[in-house]
Amino acid sequence: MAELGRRQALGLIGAGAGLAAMPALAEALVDLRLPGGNGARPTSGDFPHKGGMILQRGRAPLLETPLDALDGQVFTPNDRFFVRWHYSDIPTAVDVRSFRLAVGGAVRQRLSLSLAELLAMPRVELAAVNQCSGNSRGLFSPRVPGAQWGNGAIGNAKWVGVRLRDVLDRAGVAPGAVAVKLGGLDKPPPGAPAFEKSLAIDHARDGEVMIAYLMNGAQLPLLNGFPLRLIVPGWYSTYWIKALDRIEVLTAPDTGYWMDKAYRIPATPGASVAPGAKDFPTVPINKMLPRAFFTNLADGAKVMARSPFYVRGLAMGGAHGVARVDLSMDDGRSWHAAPLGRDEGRYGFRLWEATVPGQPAGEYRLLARCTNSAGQTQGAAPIWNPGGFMRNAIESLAVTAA
Ligand SMILES: Nc1nc2c(c(=O)[nH]1)N[C@H]1C(S)=C(S)[C@@H](COP(=O)(O)O)O[C@H]1N2
Ligand SMILES: [Mo]
Repeated sequence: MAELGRRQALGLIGAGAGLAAMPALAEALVDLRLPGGNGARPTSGDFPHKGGMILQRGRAPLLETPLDALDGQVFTPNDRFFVRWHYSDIPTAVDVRSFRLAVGGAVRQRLSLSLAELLAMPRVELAAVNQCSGNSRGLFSPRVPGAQWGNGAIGNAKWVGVRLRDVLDRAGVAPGAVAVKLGGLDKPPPGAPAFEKSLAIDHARDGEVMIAYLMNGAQLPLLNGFPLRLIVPGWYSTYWIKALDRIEVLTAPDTGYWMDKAYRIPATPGASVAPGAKDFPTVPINKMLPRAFFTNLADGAKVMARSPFYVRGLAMGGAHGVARVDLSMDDGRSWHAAPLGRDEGRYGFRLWEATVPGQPAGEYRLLARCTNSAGQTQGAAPIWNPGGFMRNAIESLAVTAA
């Protein structure tokens, strides 16, 4: 890529995209079929660099990816990729000439890196699923507070950027460093804590965590973190700081709100507690779990009786690659392996497909279950925790043959 051309392209987007007048025009309704009801959501195609998205909230934007944008492809198109911001004061333009990434704290030498300097560093490429900790929260029962996402707070992209390790090494991590704190250009309202997250120093330096400037071969949409975002393969996207503009090396654990109070899960197997439980020990949310989704048929689909029908979907292994996807039509008594598509990287999505033999008229329930290469799999019983985090129960698809 010609560096000058690259910078001009960045400049164009940075200058041109006006998010100031954030639209919220409803175009059509989608029913997320949430167990607690109220699953109808408008869709909107009016957000910059975004096509049709499920509108969960306009300000700060929460845009969910519709099922059709996940169907039949491993990489989720940038213009359909979900969006989640905590605070409404988000960057609406970025001046790519004056933008700097600050690296400070316990380092030998503070850095202030321009985009040109970052683009000149060794580049790495990786496919990785970006999934909100609260993806599928709307399916929690009993219901918990927070965005009532269906299954679409998830996407997979090919990310290109630089290793966080290389940036840290350039600054020189000082002895005694224990963590790395990251923040972006979005601003909290007065009195609220900046959205900042931390990684343990060894994790930050593992050579996989990266600072991405390309998403599926293009610059990141502003809403997905232009010009730079952190990629933490296998971990929930709360750590994937968007519009990343500062990195601070810490010599004591981060006790900020977003690590110490928010995004914590029960320190129990499967992050599950009895509904309504409080006052249990917690840990910061961390690695993702395997999941499999149906994408070509929606729950409640009608198929022809006695005719074979085709199902397909996506699977992710979480912090490990997808080893297998199995389907069941008898509530999990027997399972049948579904052929997998090409392996595009162990942190990414994997396609799976199957042809279901023709069935007599009636109602059926298909189950899909992913197992990862570490042997982790999905359970039938849904978990519960008050944050509505880490749902990975086996998905089912109700089908009527008629
Ligand atoms: N700067 C910044 N980065 C952020 C957030 C944020 O509010 N501000 N939200 C995080 C959370 S909780 C999620 S789910 C992902 C969403 O990434 P996306 O909008 O690109 O899909 O961004 C993460 N990075
Ligand atoms: Mo999230």
